[in-house]
Amino acid sequence: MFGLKKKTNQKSEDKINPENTITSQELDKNIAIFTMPEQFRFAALKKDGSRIIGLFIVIGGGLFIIVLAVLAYRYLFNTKPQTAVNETANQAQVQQKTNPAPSATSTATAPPPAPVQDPKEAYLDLKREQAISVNSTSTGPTIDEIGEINEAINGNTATLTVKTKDLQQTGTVVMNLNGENWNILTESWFVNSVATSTATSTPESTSTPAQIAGYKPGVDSDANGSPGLTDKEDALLGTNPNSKDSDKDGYDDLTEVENLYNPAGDGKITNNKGIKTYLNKTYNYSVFYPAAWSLDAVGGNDSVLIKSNSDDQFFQIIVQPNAEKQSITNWYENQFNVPAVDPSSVVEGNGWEGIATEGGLIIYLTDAKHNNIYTLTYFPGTENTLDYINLFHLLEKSLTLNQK
Ligand SMILES: [Ca+2]
Ligand SMILES: [Ca+2]
Ligand SMILES: [Ca+2]
Repeated sequence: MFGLKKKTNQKSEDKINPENTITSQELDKNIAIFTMPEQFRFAALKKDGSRIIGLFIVIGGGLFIIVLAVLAYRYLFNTKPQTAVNETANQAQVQQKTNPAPSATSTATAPPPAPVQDPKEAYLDLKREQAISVNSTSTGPTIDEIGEINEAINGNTATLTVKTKDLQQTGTVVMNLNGENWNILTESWFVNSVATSTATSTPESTSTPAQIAGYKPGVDSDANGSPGLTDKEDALLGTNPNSKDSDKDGYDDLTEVENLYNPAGDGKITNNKGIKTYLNKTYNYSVFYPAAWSLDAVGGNDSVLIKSNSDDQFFQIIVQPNAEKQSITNWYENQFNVPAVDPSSVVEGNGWEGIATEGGLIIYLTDAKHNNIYTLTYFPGTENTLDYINLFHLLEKSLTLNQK
C-alpha cells in the first residue's frame, strides 16, 4: 500500500513540476519542430521564429533541388538506354538483312531445330485428324482401333510398326520429316493371317501366292489350272501371255523367273530388258526390279519405293538398324510380341535369313552380322490384286547383301 501511494505521488509530482510544464505557445513550437528532421530540432528550440522560417526555405530549396535532380536523372538515364536498345535492334535488323544465312566460315553451327513431336505422336495426331475429316481418304484402322506402336527412327525417316488393339492387323507406316513435321509417306495394313493362325497355315501357302486369303489373283490367261506369270508380268518381261514357255527352251516362264533366268531368251534374267538392278550404296544391297517402274529412294536411302507405272501397286524396301543385333527370329518375336515363330515362315536368301508373313507379302530379314533389319513389302494396291507377286518373289530372291 505504501509503494502504491509513492507511485501516485511521483505521478502527481511530474504533473506539477514547472520544468516539465509546457505552455500552449511552446506546444505550438514543438509540434512544428517535431515534424522536422532531428538535427534541426534542438537548434530550432534555441532560435527564434524567423530562423525557423529560414530553415523552411532552405529545406524547401533542398527538396526542390532533389526533385530537379530526379527529373534530370530520369531524362538522362532512363530515356537514353531505351534509344540505345533501339539502335542495337536496328543494327541487328540490318545485319539480318545483309546476312540472311549463317556464314559458312562460322565454326559454331547451330543445331537443327528439334522436331516438335516424335513420329509416333505425329502419326496418332494425323489419325485423329482423319477421324474428324469428312473428305478423309484414311488408310487402315481408325484411331480408336490402334494399339501398340513401335518406332524406329533413322535420320529423317521413321518406320512405325502398328498393331490394332485386337491384334488382327499389322501396319507398316513410313514417315518422313519435313522441316519440323512428320508426314506419312506410306501406310499399309495386313490381316494377321500367319501370326494368328499358325496351326492352320501350311508351308504351301507361301508357294501358291495366287491363293493368299483376302487377295485376288492377277489375270493369268494361260494358267489352265497351274498358275504362271500373270498377264501384267508378261507385259513387263516381254513374254507371251498365252504361252507357258515363251522362249521354247523347255523351261516354263515362271520356273525361269523363280530361278533368276530369262523367260524371254537366253541366259540369266539380267539379260531381260524388262529387268533392272537397283544398287543401294548406303546399305550395300542390290535387287532386281521391273525396268518400267519408277524408283524413289527417300529418307537417305533407307526407304525405297518401286512403283508400278500402270496401277497403284508397288514394292518397298525399308532398312532400319538391328539395334540389339538379334537373329531375325528373336527380333520378330520381340517386335510382334509372339511367343514363337512358325518354322514354316522362315525363309533364306543370298546372305540373309528372314521371316515371311502375310502369305509372303512382307518379309523381314537380317544380314549375317545382324546389323540391319530389311523389310520387303508388296503392296497389291487398293484392289488387293496380286498382279506382280512373281516379280516380288524375284525381287526377294535377287536381294543380295554385301556386308563388309
Ligand atoms: Ca501367264
Ligand atoms: Ca522358257
Ligand atoms: Ca529362257
